[in-house]
Amino acid sequence: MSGKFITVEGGEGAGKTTQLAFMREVLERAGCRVTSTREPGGTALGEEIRSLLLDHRHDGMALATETLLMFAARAEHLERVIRPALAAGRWVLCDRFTDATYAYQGGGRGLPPERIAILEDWVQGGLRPDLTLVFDVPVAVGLERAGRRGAADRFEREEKVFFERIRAVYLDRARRDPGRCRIVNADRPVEAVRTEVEAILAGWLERG
Ligand code: T5A
Repeated sequence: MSGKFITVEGGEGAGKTTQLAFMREVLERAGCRVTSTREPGGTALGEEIRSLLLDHRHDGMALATETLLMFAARAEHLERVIRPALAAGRWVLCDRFTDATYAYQGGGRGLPPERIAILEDWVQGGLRPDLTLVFDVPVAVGLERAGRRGAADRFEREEKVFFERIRAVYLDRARRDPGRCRIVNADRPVEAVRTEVEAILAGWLERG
């Protein structure tokens, strides 16, 4: 089977990173060669852009700047990591991708989705994820989990209502695109979430 592009999405502390490591194991057991990566980041330049984006010294960054930096990191990531891996037949597992821009910059900050769609078409051409798992958790639960990890980054310092808007956009996008997206209830113990993730991947691999 040729490589596929799988993304994981969700609000803060939804458990994406935890489950992504498990997804890698499941795919490798099925014989897939896997590249795991993340956004913003995934390349040397992208990780530098990530540091700028998450640094609270840049609170008040213009929304256009924030959005363009997300896509600048993404352009680099696509060029140097994602497209080469897919071309080599590898599976790409990516912790956040463009749905996050629709959710955070669109839903959270109010950027019209049409603007994001222009950048998406420009930077990605026709490339879209083959499968997206949206880990859904109540905002308070996710923030509490994320808070246990240490100092809040520039996004984690936002108000609760910002994250409620993000959650709503993720759920709306997932429901409108059921061929690509699966919503996973992440407000359960890690093991229960894993079981569902494994079942989704198994069913999806079976379909080819
Ligand atoms: N961003 C990103 C944008 O605004 N626009 C964009 O286009 C993109 C790509 C960085 C930020 O950038 C923004 C969104 C983000 O604010 P990130 O590093 O992916 O992106 O940010 P986070 O969401 O902050 O990543 P987190 O690491 O917080 O969340 P995860 O990955 O969802 O959660 P995880 O797995 O690290 O787990 C967090 C904690 O919860 C525990 C874990 O052990 C860990 O301690 N946990 C659970 N506890 C109980 N039950 C479960 N089921 C649990 N699963 C995990």
